[in-house]
Parts: sequence; structure tokens; C-alpha cells
Amino acid sequence: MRPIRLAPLAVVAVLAAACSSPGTPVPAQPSASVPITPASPASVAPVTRIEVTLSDSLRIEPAGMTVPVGKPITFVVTNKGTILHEFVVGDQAFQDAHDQEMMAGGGMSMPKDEPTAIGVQPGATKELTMTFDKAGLTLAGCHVTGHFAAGMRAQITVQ
Ligand SMILES: [Cu+2]
Repeated sequence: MRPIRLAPLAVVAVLAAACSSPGTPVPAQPSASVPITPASPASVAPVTRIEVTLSDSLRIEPAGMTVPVGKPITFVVTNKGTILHEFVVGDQAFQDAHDQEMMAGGGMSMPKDEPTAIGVQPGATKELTMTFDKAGLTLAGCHVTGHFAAGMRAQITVQ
């Protein structure tokens, strides 16, 4: 009788798996609570541009930003300092993971830009474009050694 019992159990397992991920698909990573869709190179012109500055006083200005949900946002990030800074977008867990990554790497900054993170050399301006798919709060931070802990972060409100 065992083979007959296996089939219903398998169906139950499949249903359970299907029910565990309802609604919109959640990207595996980066593990931001606000899903972020990197813009494709040929995306439409961004509707919102936000000028951001990074400074050696370990601040991101503005420290609070509000962006619309579901629309491409371009952060125009200028490093006004004399050392490298980063602009890393993601929730607290993502920021913490990034901070640990940096520590593990001997305090060196990330080797290359990522869909939601850029390193900006002193005096340079770089753009980071992304779309926030859900309303909520998320963060931007710099993870050059000690900077995030020193307050080099900003809050992003998606609404
Ligand atoms: Cu920094």
C-alpha cells in the first residue's frame, strides 16, 4: 500500500511549497526587504534624479530622501571628500552584511560596482539608477571601514 500513500504526500508537499511563496516573486539577493530592480542599460529616462553628496565628515547628504515606488530613480552621487566613499542601497540586514564583507576584506572597499552599490572616488560623480518595487523604508550607507558605524548613512522612504 505504500506507493499509493506516496502520491498524495507528494502533492501535499508541492502545494506547501507553492503556498510558501505567494504573490510577487522575491529576488534571492540582495536581501533587501524592499525589492530593488536594477535598471537595464536601455531603460527609459529616469523620472526622478536625486543629488547626493558624500563627504569626509562621514555623512551622506541629504540624510533623508523620499522616492516614489515603481519608478526609476537616479542617484547622482558626488564624493566631495579626499578619500573613497560608497553609496550602498539596501535595508539594515543588507547594510550589515555589506559591512561584514568589508571587514572580512581587510577594510578594502568593494572591488566593483553592484546593481545597488557604487564606490565613488574623491572628486568624482557617479550615477546609480534603480527602481524600488515596494513602499517602505530602506537605507543608503558607506562601508569603507568604520564609516557606516560613524553615521555615514541615509534613510530612504519609498512611497
Ligand atoms: Cu565613506
